[in-house]
Amino acid sequence: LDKKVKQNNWEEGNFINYKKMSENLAIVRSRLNRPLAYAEKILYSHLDDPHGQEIERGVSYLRLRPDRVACQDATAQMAILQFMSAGMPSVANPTTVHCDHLIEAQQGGEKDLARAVGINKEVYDFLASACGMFSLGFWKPGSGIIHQILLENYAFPGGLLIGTDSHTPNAGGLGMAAIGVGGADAVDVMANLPWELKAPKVIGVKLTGSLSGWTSPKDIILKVAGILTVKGGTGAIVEYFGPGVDSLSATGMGTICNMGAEIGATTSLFPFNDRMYDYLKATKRTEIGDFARSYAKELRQDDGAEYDQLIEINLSELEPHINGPFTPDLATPISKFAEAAKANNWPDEVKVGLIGSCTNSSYEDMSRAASIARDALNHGIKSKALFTVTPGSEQIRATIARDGQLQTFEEFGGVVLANACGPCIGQWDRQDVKKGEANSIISSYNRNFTGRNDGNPATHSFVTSPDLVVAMSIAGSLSFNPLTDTLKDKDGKDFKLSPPTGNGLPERGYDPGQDTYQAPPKDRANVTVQVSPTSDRLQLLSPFNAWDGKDATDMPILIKAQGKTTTDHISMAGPWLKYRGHLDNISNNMLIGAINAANGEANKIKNFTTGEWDAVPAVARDYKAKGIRWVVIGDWNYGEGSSREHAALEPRHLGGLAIITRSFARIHETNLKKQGMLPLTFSDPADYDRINPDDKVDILCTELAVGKPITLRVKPANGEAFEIPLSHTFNEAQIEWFKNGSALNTMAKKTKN
Ligand code: MIC
Ligand code: SF4
Repeated sequence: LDKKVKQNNWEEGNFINYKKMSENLAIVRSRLNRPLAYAEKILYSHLDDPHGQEIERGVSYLRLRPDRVACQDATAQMAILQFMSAGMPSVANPTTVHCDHLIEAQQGGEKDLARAVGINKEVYDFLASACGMFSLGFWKPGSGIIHQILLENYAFPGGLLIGTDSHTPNAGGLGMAAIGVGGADAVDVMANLPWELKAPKVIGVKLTGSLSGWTSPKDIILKVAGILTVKGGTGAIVEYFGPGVDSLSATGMGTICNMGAEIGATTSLFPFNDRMYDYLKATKRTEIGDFARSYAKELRQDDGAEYDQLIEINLSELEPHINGPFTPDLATPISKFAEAAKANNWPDEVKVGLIGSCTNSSYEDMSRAASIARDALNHGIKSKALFTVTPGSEQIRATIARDGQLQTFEEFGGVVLANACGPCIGQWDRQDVKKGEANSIISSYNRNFTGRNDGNPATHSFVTSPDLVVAMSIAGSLSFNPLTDTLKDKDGKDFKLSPPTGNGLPERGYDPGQDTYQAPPKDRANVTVQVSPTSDRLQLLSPFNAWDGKDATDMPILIKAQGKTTTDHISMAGPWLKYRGHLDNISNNMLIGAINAANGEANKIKNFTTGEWDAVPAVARDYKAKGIRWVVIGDWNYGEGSSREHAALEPRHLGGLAIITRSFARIHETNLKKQGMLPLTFSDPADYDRINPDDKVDILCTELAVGKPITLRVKPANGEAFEIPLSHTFNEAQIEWFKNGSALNTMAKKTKN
């Protein structure tokens, strides 16, 4: 283990530290004296203090030393702005930035990229120069989607990575613990502070049997999402194991880990195996593969490892699934899907099929999808639905251009979009239906919240494997089941599609395509970062005020949100992505998608000072101008979805004090704490119903202490005041964030002393 093996082919001087990891693990083993899950091994081998750290799953806060940090352009802006306020000369740990979210799909790859480079010039220049100045690796627009680039270049077995994007767990396909976080967490690691994570529970998923026919890796996670639901993975790492694992490619495992974000899991993981070795070799990292083999014993669970919950799936019996609409955990097997579509009145016509994205754009995905498209073409038919392809990376695009799959998609009627997020995050200039028109689309993406892809709340968005997307696009109908149903060929004769086939890895190796990487310059003396004071896209941050030391009284409820309140509802993406570097401007989207319990409507709330109904951001700004702090009441799993810390920064910026919910999604809860907000939960979730949107509330902030409830005093307009206990997960250090106004203020205070 003494060997010096580089983490990747791009950086000098950053090595894989299996030696240190095994030493740390030995210390923890001698303390815990029990078999460990793989997830535990990775985390505990990255402890800042393996001797002294308290370790209890689901209870202790672990202080960890991640190997790397990754940010994508839509979250990197805020992360870097915060890092700049920390005043350090360069990042202390290897960090990369990836330009993928800001490219809008309109006409096709090349044109859209050129347009994006023009429109986003100011932001790209800011990111590129900040990367140069603070020594981060920069992946230019066109390079591909962060998670695909990480898998191809940076992920390694046993490593610990944090990324400012919720789908960072994609790197679990190479046995890495890769965890999505908000920008402020990333700043901690960039600034060399330990990174804190509540010791996760571990959910085991045992895979037996093997995949075949129309069933693909995606169906495993679609099924798991159905079992665990959008909040079932909260506070847990999902760890896969068992004989079925060997029938999956590394990229297939990546897909499964990626979409673990949809069940709220901290991350998902597969043990190191030969399929990962093959992928490392194919991506020119044989040395890492060999090194991992020498440490293989610790790159899997111990015999007898204990899981907090165990799920078993027999892959030989697993059917293809389609999940949705509107939520990724509504899982329906293909054999029941036509029936479900009818029973629920989902629009039968498939308007658009979309493959690719960070979830499903491996060589294998593209090859299998192309084999189905080719089958249709051989029968003289094409896609009935509109069809788009977003390659996950420039390397994938170049390789499928060389090997012919891309031409097949074009012949099939497809449009190949830029190597970027595109329609997955609402960067889609969709023309085929009008806003408000009910319609169905089907994609190989991971998320399908209301309005996410095209801003149309009436769009029924379904997620499934690329294979089924292609099949349903050919039929143009949700009632089609490729396993049992026939199609008509060009002469009107019936035929059945053959099950997909395709290589996991390209026989002729990957074609890297165009060079899209900018390494940090050796001499950084002349690099400067510019933020124009008149910019509408970038704004330097000013510190939030510290807590005044008092209980907060007579606060209005800005909105009592009812039902699903995802980060897309709290801080919408799509057209708003352009303000991700400008806190005041992006705050104009705060909670505009949340449904007000008072009237069942979005973005219409009562301003108690005037009695007028108005937009949420407008009322919040009015309260702020009048010096009135406010709270939000939320439902279950509040803040599920994205890692975007804007969803926490905006309420902070507009004068919110607390978000009180039935429960939170992990990343959002941490983001709120980091920005000096109070994320609180009803100790008894039924108390949610006792609150009326017109009530005033007091929060006894002075009670805030580790492990103790805090009192909410509810004052109804007409009626007796009553008290409700609220729970929280603050630890000592996090309470300081609240007191100082934010984690960043706390950091600044420490560096001053
Ligand atoms: C998403 O898939 O929702 C995003 C857009 O990638 C987000 C990040 C963001 O909002 O910038 C995520 O998953 O964290
Ligand atoms: Fe991009 Fe969509 Fe993946 Fe998020 S889920 S990183 S928006 S492709």
